[in-house]
Amino acid sequence: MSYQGVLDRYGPLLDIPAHTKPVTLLEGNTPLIAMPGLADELGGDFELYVKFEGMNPTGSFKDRGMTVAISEAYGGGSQAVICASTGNTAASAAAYAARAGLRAIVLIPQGKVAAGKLAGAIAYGAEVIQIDGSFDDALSMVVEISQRQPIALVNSLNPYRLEGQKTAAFEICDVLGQAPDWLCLPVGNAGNITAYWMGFRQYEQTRSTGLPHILGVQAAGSAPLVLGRPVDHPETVATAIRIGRPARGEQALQAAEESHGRIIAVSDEQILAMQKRLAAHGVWVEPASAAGLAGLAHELQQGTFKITPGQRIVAVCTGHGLKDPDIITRSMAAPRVLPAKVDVLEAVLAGK
Ligand code: AN7
Repeated sequence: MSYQGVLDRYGPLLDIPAHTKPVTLLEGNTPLIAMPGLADELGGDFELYVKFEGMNPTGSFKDRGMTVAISEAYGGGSQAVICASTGNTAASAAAYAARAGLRAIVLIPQGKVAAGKLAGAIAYGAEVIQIDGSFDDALSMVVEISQRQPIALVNSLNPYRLEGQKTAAFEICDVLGQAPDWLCLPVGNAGNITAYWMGFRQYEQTRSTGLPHILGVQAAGSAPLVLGRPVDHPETVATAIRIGRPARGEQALQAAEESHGRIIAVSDEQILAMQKRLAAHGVWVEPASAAGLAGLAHELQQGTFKITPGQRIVAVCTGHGLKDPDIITRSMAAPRVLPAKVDVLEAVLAGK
């Protein structure tokens, strides 16, 4: 049988209730792309791979956790789901809820969600509500309403989200034959770093695939885990990770410590420079998704990163560049316009 999504492939390895009824868009099974040119540019004698999670059905890694959370809610008889979101969770919840015929309500910070994510949430038919506040404000609202009303919370506080997101770690080990030496990824609400660490540990216990060091990367204006305190007014161009009170912050710090890795911050300039650099190698990701690699570049530059020749590094690129087209187009002039005449084109191409 052809590929049928993460529950079909990895369901027996996930801690989920028996009432779970699969709701899938065939998420997962995303490409692990070798990046030898970028590794050279970064000056490293290592094997570099991008796990391109933007290739999921709604364009981000959120689909792995969402298929499981919605399958559990649907099988358990829920009629409605709710989440707070910087955008990708909203689009993913909307799509999977639509698939299951459930009502989806998504709360987003006003004016701070990239165009492709907002459009997705609307296209899939979610009830989209903007909050005059931050993601963190929206999250505390949905947590409270899900306690008062029969509405299932599908943020990564929902344990089934993490169960689904573990599958990305399984896939990496299955493709490489073992865990990489380092895993670099962006950190926002800190569900993903927590899920990867759970996944790698589970595979190590059952299949002896080894453990990576984890490099979690926040944006400097939204770096509560680096500062060691919540950030009340988080800011960053990487709106996906514009989060000041990460719900899974403690577990993220634990993952970094237990893996002998670390959590660092990079500037918006470093994030955008890496987004450009990745695109120059054919992989266009949204800004937040470039943060992991920006962190890797930063550590290599500082000389604080001890990599021995031949080591493998996997960078998780969490969302597709198409999610946030404005970040590219707003800083450039519109492409030139020519008359529809091939001789004019030829002259222009010849530099005349
Ligand atoms: C592209 O959609 O929090 O550390 O509400 O969209 O697991 O939160 C998105 C987070 C990284 C951070 N990259 O992951 C949301 C939301 C992208 C993201 C993260 C997000 P977590």
